[in-house]
Amino acid sequence: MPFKRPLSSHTSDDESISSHDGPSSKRHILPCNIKEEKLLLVYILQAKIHPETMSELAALVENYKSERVNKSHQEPSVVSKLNIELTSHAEKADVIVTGTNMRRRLERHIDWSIAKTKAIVTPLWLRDSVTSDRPLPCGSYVAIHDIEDETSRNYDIVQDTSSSSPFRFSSGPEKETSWQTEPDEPIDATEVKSLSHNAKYSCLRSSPLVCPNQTLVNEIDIIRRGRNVEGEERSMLSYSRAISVIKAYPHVITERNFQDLRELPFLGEKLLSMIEEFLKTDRITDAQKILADPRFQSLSAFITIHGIGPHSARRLYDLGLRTLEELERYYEVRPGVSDEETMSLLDTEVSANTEDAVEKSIKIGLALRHDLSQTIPRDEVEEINRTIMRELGHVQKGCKSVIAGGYRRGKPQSNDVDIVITHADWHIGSQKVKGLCRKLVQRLYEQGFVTHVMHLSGFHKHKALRTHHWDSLEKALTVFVWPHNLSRRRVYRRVDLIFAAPEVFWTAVVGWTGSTMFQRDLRLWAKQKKGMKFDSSGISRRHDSKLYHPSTERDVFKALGLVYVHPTLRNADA
Ligand code: 8DG
Ligand code: CA
Ligand code: CA
Repeated sequence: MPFKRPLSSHTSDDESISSHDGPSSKRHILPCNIKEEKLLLVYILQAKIHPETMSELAALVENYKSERVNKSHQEPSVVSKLNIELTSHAEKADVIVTGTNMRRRLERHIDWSIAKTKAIVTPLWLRDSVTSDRPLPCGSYVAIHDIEDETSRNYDIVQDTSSSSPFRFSSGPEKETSWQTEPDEPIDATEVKSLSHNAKYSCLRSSPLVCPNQTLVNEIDIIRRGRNVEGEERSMLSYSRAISVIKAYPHVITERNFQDLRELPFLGEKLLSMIEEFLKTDRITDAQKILADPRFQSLSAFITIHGIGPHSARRLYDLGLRTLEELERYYEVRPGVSDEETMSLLDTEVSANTEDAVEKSIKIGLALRHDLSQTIPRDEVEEINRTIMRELGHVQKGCKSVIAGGYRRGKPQSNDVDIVITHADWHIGSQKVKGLCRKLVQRLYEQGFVTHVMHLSGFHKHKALRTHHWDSLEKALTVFVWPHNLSRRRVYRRVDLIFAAPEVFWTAVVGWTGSTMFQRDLRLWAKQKKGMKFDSSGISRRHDSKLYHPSTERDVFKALGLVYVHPTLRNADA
C-alpha cells in the first residue's frame, strides 16, 4: 500500500481583504497637543489598477488613518510620521499612485504638464509607507522613469526636506538603489516582413501570442501534452513542430486554402488529416480521447507540481496515486502550509539538485499549489521586479534587469516571473555579479519576500563543446510572497532569478524569453547552419571556440546571422 497515513486537512490561512468603496473625505482629528506631520494628498489612478487592488489601497489608507488617530490617543508620544489622505483630484495630489510605468498610458488619464509636477509612484510605495509608518523615499518606487527626476524633486518639495533629510531621494550619487529595467523596442515592420512563415526554423518566422488558428493549435496541443506525459518525446516534438508552424501561419485555415498547407514544413499526412477533421467538426478525435482519459488527467495534474516531471508522474501513478489530494497524503503535506527548510541551499557549494532537494521542492509545490496555480497579472509581475531590484540595490548598486519569459512575449497572465539580472558596467560587471544570486536571495529571505528556494545553481563557464540542454548561469528558483500585511492577501508566487555577466546578459535574456520552441530552434539553427553554439550562457563558434559578447539583444540575432524577431513574435509554442 503506497499511501502514507492521511493527515487531518487544514485550510489555507489566507487573510481576507476588507474592501472599501473608494476614498472618503472624512478627516480624523489628532489630539491637540500633537504636532501634525505634513499632510500628503494621494491620488490613486484607477485606470491602470485592478478594481480589487483599488479597493485594497483605499481601505489601506482609511484603516491606517483611523488606527493612527486611535494610537495617538493612547500613546501621544509615538504618533506616526505618515499623515496621508486620499484625494479624488489628480491636480490637488502630492503623490499619484499608478499601476502603469508607461508615459503614453499615463497621459491618457493625466495631463503630462500636471504629471510633471507630481511624485508618481507605484502602489508598493503606499503599502510600504503604511507598513513602515512613514512616508518612504520615492526613489525606488518611481513609476514613470521618463520623469524620475521630477518625481524625486516634487516629492522633496512636498516633504520640504533638506539634503540631510532621510526622505531626500534624487538621482545624484547618493542614490541608494540605482537600477533600471531595460525597456523593449517597438516592433519594426520591415523586419517582420523579412520573416517567412514557411521557413523551417521558428526563429525565422513571426509567431504571435494568439494566432488566426488558435483553436486548432489548442486542439493539437492536447495531443502534444498526451505524448509529453507518456514520455513519447519524438512524437511530442513532431506535434510541437506542427504547432509552431501553424502558430506562424498568417491566414485562417479553411477548406479552400487547405491545400496550401502542403507547402509548410512539418505537416505530414497524419497532421493534415487531423486538420481536415478539425475543419469539418471543430474537434480532433485523438485529442478528445486523450482529454477524456483518466490516466492523462492524473498525469497532467501531477506535472503541474514543480519538481514532478512526466517520469515521476508516471512512477507516482504506478504506485496507485490518482489525484493531487492523494499526492498530498503520500508526501505528508498540509495544503497552504509549507515548513520545508530550504535556505540551507544557500550554504551548499555545489548545485543542490539532490533527491532530497527535489523532494523538498515537490512538497513545497504541492502544499502551495492553490496559490502557485494562480496566474500573475502583468502589473504584479512588474511590481515584483521593482521590489526585487530595489532589494538588490541594497546588496549591489548599479544592476539592471529584464523581465523575460512569457511576460516579455506579451502574455497577459504568467505562471511565474523570470527576471534576468546583470551589472550595468560592462568592464567590472562580471565580478560584481559573481555570487550575487545567493546574496540577493538571502536578503529577500531576511526581508520576508522569499520563503523557499526550490533550486539554486552556481555559475559555470559557457562551453563551446558542452551539449547540455540548459545553461549554466547563476540562478535561483524561488517562492516569493509579499511580506505580512493585513490589507493584502498573501499569494505565493514562483520567481526565477537569473544572473548573467554583462557579456552574456543578452544571450541569457534571449534564452529565458523563450518560447521553448523558439529557443530550441535558435540552438538548432546555430549548430546546423552557422557552426555555432547558442545557449543562455553564451554564443561560441564551434571550430575555434571563439566567444561572442553581444552588447544588445539585436547583436545576439546578428551574431547568429538572423533578422531580429521582436519578443512578442517569439510565441512558437501553443
Ligand atoms: P509561463 O508558463 O511562465 O507563463 O510561460 P514561460 O515564461 O514561457 O515559461 P517558463 O517555464 O517560465 O520558461 C521561460 C523560458 O525559460 C522558456 O523559454 C524556457 C526557458 N527556461 C526554463 N528553464 C530554463 C533553464 O534552466 N535554462 C534556460 N536557459 N532556460 C530555461 O524554463
Ligand atoms: Ca515564466
Ligand atoms: Ca520560469
